[in-house]
Amino acid sequence: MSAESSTSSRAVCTLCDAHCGLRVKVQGGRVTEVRGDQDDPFTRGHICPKAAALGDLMDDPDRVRTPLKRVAGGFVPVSWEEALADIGSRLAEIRGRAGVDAVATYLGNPTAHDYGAAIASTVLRGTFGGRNHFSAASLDNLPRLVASATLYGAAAAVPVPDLDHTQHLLIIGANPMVSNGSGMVSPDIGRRLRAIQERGGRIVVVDPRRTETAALADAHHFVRPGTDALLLLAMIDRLFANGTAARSPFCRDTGFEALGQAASAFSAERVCGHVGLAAETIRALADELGAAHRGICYGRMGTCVQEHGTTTTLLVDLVNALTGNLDREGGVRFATPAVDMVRLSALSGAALQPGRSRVAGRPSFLGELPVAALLEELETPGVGQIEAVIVNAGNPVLSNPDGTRLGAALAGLPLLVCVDLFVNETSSLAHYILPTPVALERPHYPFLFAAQGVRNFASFDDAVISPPPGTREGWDVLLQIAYETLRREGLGQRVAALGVAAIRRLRPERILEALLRVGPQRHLGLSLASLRSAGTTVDLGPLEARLGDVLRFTKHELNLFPGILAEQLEGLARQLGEAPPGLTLISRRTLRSNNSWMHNAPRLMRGASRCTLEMHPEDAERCGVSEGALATLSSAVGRIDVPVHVTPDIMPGVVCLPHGFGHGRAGTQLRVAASSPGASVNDVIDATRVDRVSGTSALSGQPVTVTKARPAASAAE
Ligand SMILES: Nc1nc2c(c(=O)[nH]1)N[C@H]1C(S)=C(S)[C@@H](COP(=O)(O)OP(=O)(O)OC[C@H]3O[C@@H](n4cnc5c(=O)[nH]c(N)nc54)[C@H](O)[C@@H]3O)O[C@H]1N2
Ligand SMILES: Nc1nc2c(c(=O)[nH]1)N[C@H]1C(S)=C(S)[C@@H](COP(=O)(O)OP(=O)(O)OC[C@H]3O[C@@H](n4cnc5c(=O)[nH]c(N)nc54)[C@H](O)[C@@H]3O)O[C@H]1N2
Ligand code: SF4
Ligand SMILES: [Mo]
Repeated sequence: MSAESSTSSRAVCTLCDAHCGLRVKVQGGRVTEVRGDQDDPFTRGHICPKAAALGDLMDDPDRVRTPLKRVAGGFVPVSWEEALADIGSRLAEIRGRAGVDAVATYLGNPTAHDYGAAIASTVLRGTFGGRNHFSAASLDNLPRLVASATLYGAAAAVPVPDLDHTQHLLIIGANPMVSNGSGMVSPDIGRRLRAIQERGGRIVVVDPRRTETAALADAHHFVRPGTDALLLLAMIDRLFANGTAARSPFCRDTGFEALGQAASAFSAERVCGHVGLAAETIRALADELGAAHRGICYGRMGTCVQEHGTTTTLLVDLVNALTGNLDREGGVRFATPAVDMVRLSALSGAALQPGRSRVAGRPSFLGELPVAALLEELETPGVGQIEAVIVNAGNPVLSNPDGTRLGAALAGLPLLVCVDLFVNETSSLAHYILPTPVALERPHYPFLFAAQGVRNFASFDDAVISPPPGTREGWDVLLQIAYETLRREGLGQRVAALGVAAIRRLRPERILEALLRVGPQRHLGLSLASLRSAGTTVDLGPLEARLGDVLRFTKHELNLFPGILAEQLEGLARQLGEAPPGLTLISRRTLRSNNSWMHNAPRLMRGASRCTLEMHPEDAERCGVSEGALATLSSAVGRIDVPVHVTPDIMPGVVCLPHGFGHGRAGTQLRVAASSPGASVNDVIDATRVDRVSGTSALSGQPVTVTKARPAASAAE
């Protein structure tokens, strides 16, 4: 074959939850074209603009292609052997001297899309022990996981909207037309949403921003950030009052009466002034959902990353139960994936003892502490203070609240190791950057996400292009860090090191193969070989009734008024009496961004800066700022300057900035991103604002002020 001959291979886009099937053309060792896989029965050829930029990652001149070590004045390339031996001996020294809690891990979002790294990180954490393990889940869906563990006995028992069969979709705090669907693998979500309307169904959006999804919906209502729990309680009150709840299949379940009783203190009249929806609108939301033959109440980031994240998520599920839509066709259902995440999460839930963080006593869940504890655990001296952090596929300096301060704490550590492709805002502070293959350069199985398909599906795809020779797969790097550390420690750890070496020899494929063979779709004889030879996604059919199976396995009884909900009601009632804050801040996603990265792909960065502060005309006028003007956005923890975009599409009293920008920092090597740096919204978000139940960061609802920015010359005085 000549170097110029081209091949077209099947792959999956791993950037977001949608898992679009791809056809990738490779010519002369380079990705020359990325198209949708028309033969994929699940994704049907759909892709978004980000898929085309996957090839840019392979060619990016800024990409790290060999391990880098920090020296005075910058980074120098080193061999893998030198890097791993030094990291292992420094970690062993810290653990021996300061204890296992002194070494922390942080798993960023792409870890969830890399099944090998997901498995290996569990091995690393399990063999290292200690409590200081963090991930982006506590900036994301942790309330969802806690609510599922509470109601169904397993964190991974996530009710998935049965979009393709529903007649009514109430979307609270999600923007699937931009995010492409989250907490549900729903490729080509636009087509799926329009199909609801084409078959006579309705889509209603409740969001403080008139989003791209609201533009497609039949109705949109502004809601004041952080008040969704009150709205949902009022809807529940109405469902009891209008007789819907009494007709639900769950009306004899534990907690039914108590839930109705509790909700009666939150009538639509009582909460309407606070949530910003008229009482009759709130009642209509409940009536419509109750009357729909098949309906869905669906919440995502907006219902999770706020001060009542877990309560709100529980209430979303309870609305589905009371309207008869839990476990019903066209309602919400549990997927039947080939690898049983429900069982794995229930088993690990039972194996891992809940604990608390050292400084603020924040709760751990499934062996992880919320990131809200990270900054205080880094900064507060004493036994158990974090001295080393291993980051896999994360950028906490931009993605975590109070990011600049977090960056300063990370920069002061004796050891920071980042497994990443770029010298980004976090890895630029590291002592070592260990580079890995990305997306198309490694095999892919939708390990965590197949449990959230709007249809059941499975796929296994090999790498379509060789990774840069100086990189090593994420799973391998994490296992080697564990091995090189443990083999330098006491007898028990040295035995554990042998176990790690054995898992490394086994490779993740074999673990996956074993899990497939015992999974809920085992009767189909699925194996890596059969999935590979299918050559595209295997459609395993529509969602089916599974609640009974889940509850039987977890030995859990459904309780519609669980203790953690009851405990929160007093606080919610108090909230009704409080005057709402002046301006509050929310964030947004944009189609051509992926959290804090993909900003170095030129084709995604064309056009005007997207990092603008959306403000309602009334607020802009009151704050003395106008379209395009630079404003100072301040909170109790920080201030940033950002250009204003005045728009009626944001609720009065709310301002909105995208997250993931702020690329102008010294030391980073992201030339395209730095050319349109923007500011980081997380520099004004207080790390101590949390959902009290789960510890999840309350990224939404931060009180802020906006003023006209002072001209640069006078600001410097
Ligand atoms: N204010 C505000 N903050 C937010 C959010 C918000 O809505 N508002 N959203 C939150 C959410 S939902 C999330 S998930 C987090 C995300 O936050 P994080 O998970 O902390 O970070 P990402 O921005 O996803 O950055 C991922 C990093 O992984 C690298 N990477 C990409 N692929 C791979 C790979 O295969 N292997 C390795 N080793 N590295 C890779 C990229 O170069 C990048 O540096 O942000 C959260 N922060
Ligand atoms: N293009 C693109 N796609 C992505 C990502 C990306 O960065 N870019 N990130 C991926 C990741 S990691 C995730 S987790 C998913 C997230 O997927 P989604 O949750 O669908 O995405 P968001 O845009 O964060 O939507 C949250 C919505 O909640 C609203 N909101 C904020 N606060 C509140 C509130 O208090 N109440 C209510 N009711 N609404 C509120 C916001 O205005 C926003 O419209 O997207 C994924 N897909
Ligand atoms: S929607 Fe876009 S980013 Fe998400 S998987 Fe599909 S192509 Fe990739
Ligand atoms: Mo996320």
